[in-house]
Amino acid sequence: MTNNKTIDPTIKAMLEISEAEGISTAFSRAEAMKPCPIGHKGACCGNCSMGPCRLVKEGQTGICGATIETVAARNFARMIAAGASAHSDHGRDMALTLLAAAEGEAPDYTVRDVNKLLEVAELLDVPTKDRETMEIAKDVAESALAQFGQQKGEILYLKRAPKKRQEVWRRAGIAPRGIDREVVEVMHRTHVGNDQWYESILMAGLRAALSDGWGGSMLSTDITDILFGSPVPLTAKVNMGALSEDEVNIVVHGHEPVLSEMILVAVNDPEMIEYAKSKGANGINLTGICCTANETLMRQGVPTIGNFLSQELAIVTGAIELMIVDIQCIMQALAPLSDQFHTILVTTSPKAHIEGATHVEFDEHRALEIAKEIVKMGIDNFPNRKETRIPKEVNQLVAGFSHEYINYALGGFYRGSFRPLNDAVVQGRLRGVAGVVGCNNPRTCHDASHEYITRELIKNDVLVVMTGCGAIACAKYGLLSPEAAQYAGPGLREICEAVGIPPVLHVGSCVDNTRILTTLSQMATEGGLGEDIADIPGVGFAPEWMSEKAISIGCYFVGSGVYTIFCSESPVANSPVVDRFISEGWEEQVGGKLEFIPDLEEAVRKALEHIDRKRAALGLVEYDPTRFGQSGDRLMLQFLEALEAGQPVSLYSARIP
Ligand code: MSK
Repeated sequence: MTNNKTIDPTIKAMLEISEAEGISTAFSRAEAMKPCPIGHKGACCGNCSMGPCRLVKEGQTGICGATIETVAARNFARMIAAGASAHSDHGRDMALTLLAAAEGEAPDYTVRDVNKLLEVAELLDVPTKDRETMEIAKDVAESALAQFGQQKGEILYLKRAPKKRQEVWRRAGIAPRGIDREVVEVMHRTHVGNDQWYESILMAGLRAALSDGWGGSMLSTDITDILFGSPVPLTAKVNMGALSEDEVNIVVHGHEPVLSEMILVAVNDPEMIEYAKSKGANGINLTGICCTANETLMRQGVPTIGNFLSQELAIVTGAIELMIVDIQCIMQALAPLSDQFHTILVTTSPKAHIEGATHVEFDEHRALEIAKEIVKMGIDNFPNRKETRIPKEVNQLVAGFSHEYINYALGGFYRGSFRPLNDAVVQGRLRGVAGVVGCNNPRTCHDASHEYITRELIKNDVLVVMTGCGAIACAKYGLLSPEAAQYAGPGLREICEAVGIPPVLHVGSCVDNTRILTTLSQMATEGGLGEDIADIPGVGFAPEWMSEKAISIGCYFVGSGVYTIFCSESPVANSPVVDRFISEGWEEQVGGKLEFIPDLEEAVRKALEHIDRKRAALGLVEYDPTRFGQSGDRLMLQFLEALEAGQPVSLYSARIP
């Protein structure tokens, strides 16, 4: 029974094959094992060995006396800390790679975006005048690394936020001091017998999330741009139809682009291509899954064959010679599954081993050499390929929207600014803006919530920016192509047609949600939409979240002043007090709130109501879609059609007579 599991025909077909052949997948395992009803709602405490304590009765406490509020808050704060540590540690590795490159120890890497380096240098207080690029790069890397271990003061990137937002953080006592410090402090606070007031635990959680969003993750995005170039729009293919019948299929999966960028160089090496031909293949086809895919897609246009829940089914095609994984969102199930096929699963990170996989440890000091070694393993495996069943579906998308490019596209190269975007919101041409991000989760129909929420938002003239697996989901259904303007409301459609952009902008991998923070920050400082991110008519969504990173992301959006909706049951549902605090309590203190709303229609309705409330608070005109839709390319098209038909026309009238 695959009908309610996914809206993607590719996944549906692969699930049918898996079921027929008795292959276990996340979908079948989720069906066989329901979530624990106690842990699922935040009511289980396993923080010491007196328990685990299950707080299921009214007024019940743990053996230490911890109330349901304390237990739920501690569990939630630990999710934030785990998510923040994952993304931020990724950021640390990017800084270490930049340092190695600057010191000449990683000869395969260089600085590809010097302008970005100079911009980041200024933010990190690194002098640039009369200095060599690599000298600056070394200081930038060291200054970035110092942000992780900083003990006092505030992390430097906070100054990137609007002044009013910085004041909110200081007033609430949650301006992050150092990235590692905030994560460690949450772990300490939530140790048995320590902080036992849900409010202070959750405020510390918010501070850890901010250290991720405005610290580790933001550094990661910036340094990745410095090393591999800031994305600019490009077209690419999406879905499993991008796998090749006659070439060696190599798939990169995980998160860090440090290795995948080298794999890309290796597969394009003429010697490697010749070697593949010597093994009977027509060449080498590199594709990606999850956020490594997003990284190589954003900068190089490498096809993406799927998102989080596609990883096992890609192997079931029988067409993948080698899957290389690094960190995060990699299912352990890939190892026994690849044993059932000819696929070689290669782990590469010292932080992410999988029993049964082949481990080739990555070392940036000899990056290309290792990448070629891995690609060669894949080529050698091609003769072992047996029957394949590659689905046909493949779609086109446009990706590569950095906040720098949004600035340029809307404002023009010489006067790049967010003014046109702000003006569009002020005039009501755009009702508002939204970030729709996050994973897949087999507890909900695969891709369905991403697709529904995004479609509804653009229909209502809300410009959507997306990252991660959500972006891959919507790309598969054509929402990330300029032609998707036809699904947008009249105002948004006009903008898309005039500028030539899709109504849904792909801004990167899940670590790149910081691009959304930067964009919101620039909108708030541009003028016309208040003085703070919290003033902007905007919302955040994580329709199909599953990872702790998503919780950290959601919380740094909330901490930045954004109303953020997760479309699932609340993980703290057993404590209505905590549930209320992360929405109303946080809203009082920082202007943003977090809500868990499983009903998609209700989620969209509440998001639009929030946007309209923000518009009213700013004194903007009421949103009225009938005022737009008769200008730009559409008007020109109608003008030409009317002209051809011999009808009386005027380009100067708002409507064709
Ligand atoms: S990969 S964190 S499933 S977006 Fe970034 Fe996708 Fe979520 Fe992993």
